[in-house]
Amino acid sequence: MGCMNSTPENSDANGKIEDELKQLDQVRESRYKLLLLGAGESGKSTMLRHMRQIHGQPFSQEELMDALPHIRKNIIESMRALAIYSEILADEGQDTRVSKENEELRRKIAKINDRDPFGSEEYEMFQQLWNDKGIQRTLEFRHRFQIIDTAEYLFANMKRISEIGYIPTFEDLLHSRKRSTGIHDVIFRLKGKNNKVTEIFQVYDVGGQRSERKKWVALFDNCDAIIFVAALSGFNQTLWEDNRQNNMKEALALFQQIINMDEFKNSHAILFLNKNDLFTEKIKKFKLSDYLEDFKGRDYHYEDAIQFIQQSFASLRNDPSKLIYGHITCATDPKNVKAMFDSMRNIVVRQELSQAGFV
Ligand SMILES: Nc1nc2c(ncn2[C@@H]2O[C@H](COP(=O)(O)OP(=O)(O)O)[C@@H](O)[C@H]2O)c(=O)[nH]1
Ligand SMILES: [Mg+2]
Repeated sequence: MGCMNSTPENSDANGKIEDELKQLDQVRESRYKLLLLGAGESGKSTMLRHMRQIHGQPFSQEELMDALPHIRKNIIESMRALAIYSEILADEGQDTRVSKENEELRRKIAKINDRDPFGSEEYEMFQQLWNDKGIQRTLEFRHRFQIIDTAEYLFANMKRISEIGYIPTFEDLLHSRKRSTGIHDVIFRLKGKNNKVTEIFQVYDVGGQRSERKKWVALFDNCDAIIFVAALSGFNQTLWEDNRQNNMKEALALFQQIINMDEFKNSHAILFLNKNDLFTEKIKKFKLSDYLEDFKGRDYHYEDAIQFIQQSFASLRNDPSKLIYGHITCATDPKNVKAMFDSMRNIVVRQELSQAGFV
C-alpha cells in the first residue's frame, strides 16, 4: 500500500484487494479437517447430511431424487424381514403369527425382491400386512434380526412414497439408509460477524462396515478432530455384517483402536453417543446387564446405563490425560444437530486458539 501516484479509486481498489488477501490468509489459517469414524449404522452419514442441510449447502431436488430407489428399497426390505421373522419367531413360541386371512399375503411378501417396484399395488399389500397385530408384535423383537431403525417412519409414510411423482423430502432422506462405501466429504464455509468466511471445515464420512475400514488410513494425516460415532441403541443388537457380534462391543473395540493411534495424538477426540431417542425407549424394556456383562448398575435405569457406557468408552484410552469430549446425540433431531455442530466448532476452534497462545 501507500503507492504515491494512486488515484483515490485505485487506492480503494488496493484496499479492497488487501482486505480480501487478508481474509484469504485468515481462511487458510482456519481450515480444519475432521473425520467421522465408527461402525456401520451408527449414524455418521445421517449426521453429516443433517449438518450440511443446516450449516452448508442444502440438498437439491436432484440429490433428493437420488434417494428415491433407496427409500423404496428400505421399505421393501423392512416389510420382508417382518414377514419372514413373524413365522420364525412364532415357531419359537412367540405370539407373532399373522391372522389366517393374512397368511398368504405374508408368504408373498416374504419372497418379494427388493428391486421390485413399490407402487400403489405394493402399498395396499404392505399396509394390510402392517396392520396385522402379529407383524406389529414381530417388530418388538427387532433386535433379533436386521431391520432399519427408521422402519416405523417409512411405514407411516409409505402411501406418499408409493405415489407416482413422489419426490423425497429431506426428512425422508434422513430416515433412509444407504450403506456408504468409499469416502465422502462436505465442506462448510462458516461466516463471521461481517458475513465473511472465517473458518472452513472439511468433514469426511466413511463406510463403517468392516470391509470398508481399510480405506480409512488414507485420511489419517493431520486431522484436527476425530468424531467417533457409536449407536447407544446397539447394546442389544448384532452387526449387519456379522450376526454373532454385539454392536456395542464392536463399537468399543473399534474406539479402542482409533483413540490410541499415534496419528491422532494431537487431534481432538469427540465421542457422539447417538440414537438416544431409540435408546431411551429400549432401556426401559431390556436389561443392559444381559448384553454388557460388566454392568453392575440398575437395569432399566437410563442414567446408570449412560454413565456405564460413557465410562466404558473413556476407560479404553491408554493415555488418561487425553480429553474425550462426549455428547449424547440424536442425528435425526435438528435441534440436537445444531448443538452438536456448535460444540464441534467450539472444541476445534478453541484448540486452534490455545495453540496460538490466545487462551
Ligand atoms: N432413530 C434414529 N435413527 C437414526 C439416528 N441416526 C441415524 N439413524 C438411522 O440409522 C440408520 C443408519 O444411519 P447412517 O447414518 O446411514 O449410519 P452410518 O452407517 O454410520 O453412516 C439410518 O436409517 C438413519 O436414518 C438417530 O439418532 N435416531
Ligand atoms: Mg454411512
